[in-house]
Parts: sequence; C-alpha cells; structure tokens
Amino acid sequence: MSAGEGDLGLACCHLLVDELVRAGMSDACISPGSRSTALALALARHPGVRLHVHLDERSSAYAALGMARLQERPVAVVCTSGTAAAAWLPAAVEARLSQLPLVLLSADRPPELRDTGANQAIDQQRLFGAHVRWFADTGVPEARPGAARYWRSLGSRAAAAALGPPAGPVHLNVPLREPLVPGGRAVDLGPEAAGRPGGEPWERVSAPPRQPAEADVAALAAEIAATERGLVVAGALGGGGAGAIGALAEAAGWPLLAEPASGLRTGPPALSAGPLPLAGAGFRAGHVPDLVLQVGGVPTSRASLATVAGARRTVVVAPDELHPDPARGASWTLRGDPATLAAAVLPRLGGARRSAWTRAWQEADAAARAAADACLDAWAEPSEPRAARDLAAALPDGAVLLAGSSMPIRDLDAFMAPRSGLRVVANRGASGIDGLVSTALGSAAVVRPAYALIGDLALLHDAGALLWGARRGLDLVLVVVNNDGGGIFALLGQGALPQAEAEALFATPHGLDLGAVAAAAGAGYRRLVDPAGLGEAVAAAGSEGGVQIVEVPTDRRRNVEHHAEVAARVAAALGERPSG
Ligand SMILES: Cc1ncc(C[n+]2csc(CCOP(=O)(O)OP(=O)(O)O)c2C)c(N)n1
Ligand SMILES: [Mg+2]
Repeated sequence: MSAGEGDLGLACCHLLVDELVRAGMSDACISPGSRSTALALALARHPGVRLHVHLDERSSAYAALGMARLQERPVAVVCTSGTAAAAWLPAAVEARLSQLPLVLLSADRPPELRDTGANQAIDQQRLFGAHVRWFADTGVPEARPGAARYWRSLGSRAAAAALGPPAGPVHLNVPLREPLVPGGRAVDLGPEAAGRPGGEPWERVSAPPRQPAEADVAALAAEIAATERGLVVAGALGGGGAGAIGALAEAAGWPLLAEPASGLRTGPPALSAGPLPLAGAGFRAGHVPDLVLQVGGVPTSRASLATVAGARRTVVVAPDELHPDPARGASWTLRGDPATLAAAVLPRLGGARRSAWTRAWQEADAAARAAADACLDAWAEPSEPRAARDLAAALPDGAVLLAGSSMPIRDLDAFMAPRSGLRVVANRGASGIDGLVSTALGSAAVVRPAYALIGDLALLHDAGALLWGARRGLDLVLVVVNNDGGGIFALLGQGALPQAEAEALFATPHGLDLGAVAAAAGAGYRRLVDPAGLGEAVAAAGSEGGVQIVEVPTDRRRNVEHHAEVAARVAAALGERPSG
C-alpha cells in the first residue's frame, strides 16, 4: 500500500517541526484534537522537543508564552480546527505586545471543506488579524517536487519571524486531509528532506545591525550631560543585560525610578520606594524633571505616569513597533535595545555627578520607604502591601516571580524593596487577569520552583489551568491574595458607587473556599495567619514541591484603609499635606 494523507501530513509536519528545533525551539504545547494529529505526532516524535499537553487551548497558549518569555526561544503551540484555535487569541494579543516568540500552528480543514458547514470548520485565515507578526496558510501537504524545501523553509521563516527583533507571535494554518492518522508508510520527499548538513536551519535570517546610530548616541549623551534635573524611568524590560541602564543613571547623576519588572530595582541609583514619594502632589510638583529618559514598558502606577507626563522633555527608548507613551509627550523616540544604547552612551559621560536634585530624590525616597515599612510592620493582620513586600524579599536568589495584573503588580511596584537575584515578570502587554495561572505554569516548566503573586479573581479566571496542571510534575508556588473579589475597584472610582452596585458589578465577590479549590485540583494549600509569616510559608510550600497555593486572606475595605494610611504617613514624612 502506498503512503496515505496521514503519512504525508506527518512527513511534512516533521520537516516544519525540525526547522523550529534547528532554530532553537525546545518546548511545544499541544491540546487534543483529531485534525491536528500530524502536528501532534511530529512534535511528540521529535527527540528535540519537550511536549506539554493541555486540555484548554487558551491555557496552553498562555503556558507557551510563560516559557517563551524565560527561554527567549520560539515555543510552538498546536491545536485542532475551530474554536480551539480561536481560544489562542488572548495569548496572541499578549505575546504581540510583550514581544514573545510564539509559533501558533493550527490544524484546519482542507479547502474543499471550508465554507460548507463541515464540522468544526471556521474561517481560520488571518484568525489573529494584526495580533501576529506573520501569517501563512501552508496548503495541504503534497508529495511533489520541492515539497521538502517548502516545508523546511516555512519552519525556518516562522521561527525567524517569531524571533524578530522584535519578537512576537506568528500563525501558520495547516490544512490536513483524511485519513488523519498515519498508516506507518514511508514517504519519500527527496534528498532535501534531510535538511541542511550539520543541523543548520534551512534559511538563516540575519536581522539588520542593532547598534544605535552614532549621531543619536552623541546627541543623547550631550543632552544628558547638559541636564542636572533628569530622571530615568524603567518599565518592564525583557531578558538580562539591563545593568548598563543603572550605570547610565549613575553617571548622569539622576535617580532611577525602576519597576520590579525592569530588573533594575536592585539598589542605588534605583529608588527603593518606587512611585511612593510621587503619589502625593507635593514632592512631584516641586520636582518636575527637565528630562525623563524612559526605557521599557509604560509605567504602571498613576504617580509614575503623571511624573513622565509632566516632564519638560521626554525621550523614550522603545523596541520597534511599540509606542510606550500614553501621554503622547515623547519628543524623541529612539528605536532599539535600551541596554545597548545605554552602553554606547556611557563612555561619553563623565564620572558620577552628585547634585542637590539627586539628594532630594534620595532623601524623599528614604523617608517614604521608612514610613511605608513602619505602616506595613504595624498592621496586625495580613495585608496586601506587606504580602507584596515580604514575598519579594523572601524568595531565593535565582527565583522568577510572576506578578499578576490588578493590585499584585501595583503593590510590588510600590512596596518591593530593592534586591538582586530576583526576576519579576508580568503579562503587562495587555494586563489581562486571564491566563495567569497558565503563564505561571509555563514559567515553572523552565525554572523550578516558579513563584507567582496573583489575585483571587485571577486564580478563578484560570482555575481550569490549576485543575489540569497541578499534578503534572511542575513546581510552582502560587501566592493568592484573597480579598473575595476585585480589590482594585475599591481604589478606583467604582468604590464611590452605591455599595450594592460596587459589589455586584465590580468587586464580584465569590465566597469560594480556596482550600477546597486547591484540594479539587490536588494542589497543596496553606493559609497565612501571621502577617510576618509569608516568607516562611512560601519557603515551606516551595520545599514541598508540586503546585502549592499560599492564600493571603485580606479584606477589600481594610485594604483601602491600608493604602490611605501609607499615603498619609508618606506625605507626613515628606512634610506634605495628605492629598486626601
Ligand atoms: C481578562 C480580563 N478581564 C477583566 C479585566 C478587568 N479587571 C482588572 S482588575 C480586575 C479584578 C481582579 O481581581 P483580583 O485578581 O482578585 O485582583 P485584585 O483586584 O483583588 O487585586 C478585573 C476584573 C482584565 N484586566 N482582564
Ligand atoms: Mg481580589
């Protein structure tokens, strides 16, 4: 018997997968389905691929995103046709904005079954619209001359497009004909099926040089040297090598306002209390920077955003495709890698400059830090600010902490003390509260144990991932701040609405017992009682292995009081009147 469609599909998908592996891919995520049989088997049978199987496609794509962020390599995601592929959209959106290399491989019906009402057939052409960097419909696998180089070329181009720079998601739609299951017959796609010798990719794609232009380096250096009242603002940054930005701030003699996910809040010149001194109008009004140099993602806190928006001049360093400038105040956007640019500017600056400007920032920062710490330490019950501070301080060197959207990322920004050895990551591209358990599980597939700080609604939003993923050999400590709903809304305008509306429409309390949720999933569980005990609880959870939930019970109304108290104590320490 000759080879059937299933054998042909497998042979061609193998070439695709092999090229992804040659481009550095080591991990792939798949969800079950019939149409994707050839893709699933090609991944499962490739010795270079570690496979992760997930029931829920949304969760699967978010897990892949968590892996891609830490590996900085392409991660493939495979699923069947129909709504399965559509469920990848949220992760594709996040990957595009966070510039993470996902290779989305959707199986599809062959052309003759499209638009016929055939089962599980939807229009998958450009399914992710502008949210992917590249789309191709591969066409149905065929044993024709040139087939081998076609499938290899597709794979290496997909990887190259995903890696960029800028990195991002790509989508290959792969229509497959029945019979879908291979019959074990050999398929001869010719000598090129073996690929380039020595494991080389079919096509090496070189990115253009990323060195900043000499004229830009000189102009920026001159501007920095001429400005005493400057500020470096660092939002979320990928990868390592950001150290040159700290050195640049030091040489400029400017304070560095560094978010945890910038990787730069490691000690001076980074401010220790993040945006806290800027939250009241007083210090901010008296310390308007003449020049802000903003690197990485958009600042998270309102205070940092207002500081950037109020600067007399703003220079933004941003990778291609992104415009991290919601205030539209940037007068100069420099494309490229901030660390590379900083390293190029550094030699042009003199030794560290000391000035009254920097001293004022440092003094305000130290006063704010002390005032905030005194508040946090005094509260007799577990609190959200303290949980963020203590968790960041307690994690071992080399740890990765996923900061959840909503209050966790904000509390870390306000309260995490500077330290080295901790990598804080976040899905800040689109700031969804979805997919966070999955993203954390994806991190845990790369580093063990991984850690996450998320809200209770974020946990419940992605509870399916917990049910599926808690007993699959991954080590993850999920610290869940349980304030029985969305605590952030009480700190935003919705808190002032009539209480019934504020509760039912925004806070959305659930009343669930997280211990029972953990038990249903087979995850470990502990609940914080002593406000000073989080470090110990997390260490105990980590040493137990597996997926562990550490619940931090808090109260939404009390949390508003906590934040108000910190604001008042910081304002008093800075000699300001509280902003109310
Ligand atoms: C997918 C998605 N849906 C809705 C929102 C809007 N949203 C922002 S914060 C929030 C509440 C989150 O609650 P929780 O995770 O418990 O964190 P908390 O606010 O209590 O810190 C919601 C619903 C969002 N960001 N993403
Ligand atoms: Mg909550």
